[in-house]
Amino acid sequence: MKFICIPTYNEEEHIGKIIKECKKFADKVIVCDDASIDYTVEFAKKEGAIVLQHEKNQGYGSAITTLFDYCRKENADVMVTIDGDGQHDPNQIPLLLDTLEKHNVDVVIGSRFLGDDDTATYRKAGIKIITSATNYSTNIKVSDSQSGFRAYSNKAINAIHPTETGMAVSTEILLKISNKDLSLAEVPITITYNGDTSTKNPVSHGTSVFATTLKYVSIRHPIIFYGIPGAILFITGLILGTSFLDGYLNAESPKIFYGQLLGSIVTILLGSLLIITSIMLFSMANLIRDKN
Ligand SMILES: Nc1nc2c(ncn2[C@@H]2O[C@H](COP(=O)(O)OP(=O)(O)OP(=O)(O)O)[C@@H](O)[C@H]2O)c(=O)[nH]1
Ligand SMILES: [Mg+2]
Repeated sequence: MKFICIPTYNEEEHIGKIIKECKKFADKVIVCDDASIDYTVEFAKKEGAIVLQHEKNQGYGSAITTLFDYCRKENADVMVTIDGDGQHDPNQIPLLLDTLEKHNVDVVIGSRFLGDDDTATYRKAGIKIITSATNYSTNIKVSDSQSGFRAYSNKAINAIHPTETGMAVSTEILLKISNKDLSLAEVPITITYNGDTSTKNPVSHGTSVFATTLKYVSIRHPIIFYGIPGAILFITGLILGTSFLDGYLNAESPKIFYGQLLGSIVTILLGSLLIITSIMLFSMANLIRDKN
């Protein structure tokens, strides 16, 4: 069974048309609505979609988790996720499905950067930075880490258990694809940017996704992220401390340079803390990978 899943938050304008088009390609269309305050739920039901409702707004990632849970429970063969704001074209669903089936991969991502794309420069730059950081923290290489237009096989649905509540869930899922050694392909898709389709301010949206991505990078590469800065601070502290002692012990009339003393203590302590953090994360890395 093929399920098409749509996370929505106040999408009354687009949802009816999207469901109508999605029905051509699936056994079931499932909408996870996150406490919309418009007529999204009514319009989705009217078009015959199954509607899963959150009582309170919990975020895009929570809706994706609910949709994964539903598809797992129903033992879906394929799950496609598509945005409910009209930016993705449901008629491109077969592109993802064909790739999933013919190339026998576990996950297919629709990428806006593989074909013609008219993404605004600032948005493109933001997505590219997040994608580079994501690629660095995983074994896989994608061109559009933030695409919500994806297809998952039954194996992927059972292996991936998302936990991020916000937009960073797209990054988290890529990390899990990498950890579970699932196979992945990208296909070119188009995204339309007509009018104001964004639910969130692009700056706060981008910053929070970037911060979460950094969290994953730091867990994956603790020595580079914490260990090296820690070692630099520690050595700086030692140099400061030595020069302080030198000035204090060898001068004819010894004076205490409190700035130097304090600087040395603080940098040595901070450096040690970072080194310990990196060692602990490094030792825990396998454990964290298994749990994911
Ligand atoms: N369930 C749920 N869905 C959400 C939430 N926020 C956004 N969505 C849905 O997620 C999809 C993508 O949201 P957008 O805000 O357009 O995010 P985006 O497409 O990554 O960003 P833009 O490029 O700015 O459009 C749409 O279908 C939204 O309705 C939320 O809090 N809960
Ligand atoms: Mg959008």
